[in-house]
Amino acid sequence: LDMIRQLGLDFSERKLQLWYQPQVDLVTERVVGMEALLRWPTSNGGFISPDVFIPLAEYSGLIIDIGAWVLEESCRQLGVLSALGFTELRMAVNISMPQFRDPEFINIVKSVITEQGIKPARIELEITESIVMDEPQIVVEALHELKEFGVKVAIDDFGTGFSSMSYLQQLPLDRLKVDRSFVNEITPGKSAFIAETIVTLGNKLGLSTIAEGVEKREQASYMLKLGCDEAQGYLFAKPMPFEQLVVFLENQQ
Ligand code: G
Ligand code: G
Ligand code: MN
Ligand code: NA
Repeated sequence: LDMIRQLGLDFSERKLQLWYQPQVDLVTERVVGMEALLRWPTSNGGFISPDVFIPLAEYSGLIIDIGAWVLEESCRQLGVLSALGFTELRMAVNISMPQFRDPEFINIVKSVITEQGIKPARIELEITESIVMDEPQIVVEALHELKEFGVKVAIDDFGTGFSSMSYLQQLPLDRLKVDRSFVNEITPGKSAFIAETIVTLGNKLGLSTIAEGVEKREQASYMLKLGCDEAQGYLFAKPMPFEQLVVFLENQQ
């Protein structure tokens, strides 16, 4: 409970940070977008892991306001990148279930994008399979409306949730993110077969695919050989603050 109070306090004092991890095209290895990732700094210079505080933010309801800020801030910084000449980069933003239950959610997404004058197709909402299974009705309806507006939708950590595949037919999806647990294991084995199956499934459904957690050269080559479109991982870049992202992008020009 103390941690939730501290999170609320730090959020209201604007102490949360948004970092960005580049996503690259596997053929050209050029950056095509980035994922926005929350960071909660501690007083001793470290960070509390999102795996710890996101569940607390969801449970307490803080994620509604924090999530709105994440959308606002990531769109604002995408606007800054546009002004610097990076007019085609995509921004992926993680969305939690309580945000879908918020009646204001769709309006928030539309207004932050409109205010920045960004093409909606440059924003990608990342949702997990468990979100879809939790309340399919709400999620399916919201995603169809947002899709009509023009934003993209990706399934995060694909293959790790307990879910029915029928949602692949009902949801207006654009991309599957192959979970890093399947990407890590590139020697012939179960994980490699699962990675291959996910990429094949994505390709056959007309969805784009991105490999998460690519740390080694061989993993990138293997995913490329499978027909995976993009990659994200320490091999290319770790999540970094916005100022560092700008330098990273300018250096690859
Ligand atoms: O950056 P890191 O690998 O530590 O993030 C761990 C997880 O935290 C991510 O996989 C993601 O699911 C979650 N996360 C990070 N930032 C956000 C955010 O802005 N909103 C939500 N809902 N989840 C996030
Ligand atoms: O939303 P999601 O949970 O997929 O967020 C991606 C998480 O994976 C972030 O916490 C990010 O820090 C982490 N991550 C990104 N690239 C790598 C990588 O190459 N290896 C590992 N182990 N983790 C990564
Ligand atoms: Mn994600
Ligand atoms: Na993931």
